[in-house]
Amino acid sequence: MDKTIGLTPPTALTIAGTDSGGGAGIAADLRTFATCGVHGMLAVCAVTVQNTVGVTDFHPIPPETVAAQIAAVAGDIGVGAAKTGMLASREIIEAVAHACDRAEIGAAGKTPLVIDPVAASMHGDQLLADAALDAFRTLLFPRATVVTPNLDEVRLLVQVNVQDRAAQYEAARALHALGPKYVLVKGGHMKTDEDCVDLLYDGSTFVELPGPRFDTGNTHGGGDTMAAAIASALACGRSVPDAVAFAKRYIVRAVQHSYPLGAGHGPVSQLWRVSDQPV
Ligand code: PXL
Repeated sequence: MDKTIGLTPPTALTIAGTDSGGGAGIAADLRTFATCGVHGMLAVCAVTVQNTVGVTDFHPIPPETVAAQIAAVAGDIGVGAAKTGMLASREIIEAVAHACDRAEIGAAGKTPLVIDPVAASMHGDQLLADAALDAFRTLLFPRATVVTPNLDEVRLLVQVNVQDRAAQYEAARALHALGPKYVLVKGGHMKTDEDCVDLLYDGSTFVELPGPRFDTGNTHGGGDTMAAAIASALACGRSVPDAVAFAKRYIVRAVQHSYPLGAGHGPVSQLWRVSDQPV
């Protein structure tokens, strides 16, 4: 009998929602992990009913089941890095915060935690209960290694309406005051800017990460993919600035390779990192 040759890869956990269209959420996260050579694990928080046109319904998973998924993989496999996406409700956020503490994920422990504060889909469909915003601020931001809001999420979280670079800096300061180690204010939604400039801030130093802007509506899952790429690099032992720079290069290629699908918005493609050999 032949011996197997597998070496255990780094591991990462996504705590997020499903997208029946396969573009965003857990599907995007797992493809990102896989193309980064990382074994992906998942704690499902919500099941959405959606396609490329929009989200028509979602069902939150019981908070204790979310917490149990995190505990199950942390206690057996081990988590190299974790990220959160669609968390749906205040009760789920509370369960995630406590499960992460018990698993030593986030500020209280050794495992880096990326918080992508998903509030709505790119169609504007709500993915988070209004009452849950405060739980993001008070329970998850203080535990985060890095938070990755887009400009719509910045407006909801710290009431800063970012329309120029100065306001992007102001938003980074306001978000950092909520307790995360690093803040990444993504500039993609600032349509007046020729480039997409993301801003990384650790409380003392600002780093601007410029990237090209592509003329496409096919950016579904882009935020999820960027946060998952950061988590992948952290799982591989990179520092936060290195992980974010890697993720910026990753998302630029993913948007460049985005593709049309259905009648609405197509997804960014993680498959740029896979060789183009036919099956
Ligand atoms: O891209 C944000 C996002 C995250 N998670 C799920 C989603 C979406 C956007 O539609 O459906 C499950």
